[in-house]
Amino acid sequence: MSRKFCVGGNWKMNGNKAEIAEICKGLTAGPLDPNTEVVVGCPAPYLSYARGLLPASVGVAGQNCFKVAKGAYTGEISPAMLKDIGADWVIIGHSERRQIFNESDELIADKTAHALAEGLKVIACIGETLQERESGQTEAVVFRQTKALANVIKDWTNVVVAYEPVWAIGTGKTATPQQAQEVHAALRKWFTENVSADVAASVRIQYGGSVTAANCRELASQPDIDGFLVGGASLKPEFIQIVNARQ
Ligand code: 3PY
Repeated sequence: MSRKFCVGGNWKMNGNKAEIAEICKGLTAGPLDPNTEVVVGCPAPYLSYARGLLPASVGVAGQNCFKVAKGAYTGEISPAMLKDIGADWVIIGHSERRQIFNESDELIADKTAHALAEGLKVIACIGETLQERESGQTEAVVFRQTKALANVIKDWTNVVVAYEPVWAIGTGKTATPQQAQEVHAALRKWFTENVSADVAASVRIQYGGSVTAANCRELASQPDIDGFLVGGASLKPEFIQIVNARQ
């Protein structure tokens, strides 16, 4: 089953109107590989602004949302609100949310279920820490995180899984193409055994963690890597080269 390559930019808490206009100008000029789905994760206050500047072919994602539609949750944003201002995606469970804001597997699963029910597409992030990798727990950790999602997801059509080893985030260290492929293949096997062969064959698994123009091509050539979630480089012109990594 062919899986459309999907590249997300995770701008994190960066940018202002002038900088975002510049990034959107670059993305509009492209050229962007038409065989790649492109999504940018924009800070919430600028989602509507970015949506207005980007071509319709580029999706816009929130970087977080809450697990219910509305109510007394000061500071939170609901999927319905993200949709209302033009977002069609949301990134959930990024390691910065898990580590800095103590988000649990269960909360991430609840947010994912609610975002899907509200009609958003979800980039669901998983990944192990350096300590977990060094103690041989990589598979156990990513399988546990994926199981929490699988407990609540009935239809995986609108879910992209982003495997982002925590030790490769913001450190400049990238997993080697072999290290990344190994985990992606293990995840696909996990899907076969625990969800279904169809989902295993169709679900897109992005790699994230210090992806750059310099390392994207070799990573993109791995059979189970279906795209990237890109941090710092998504704020720079080189993001276009990453989108076009398969050309
Ligand atoms: C990174 O590459 O730093 C990321 O966190 C992508 O989400």
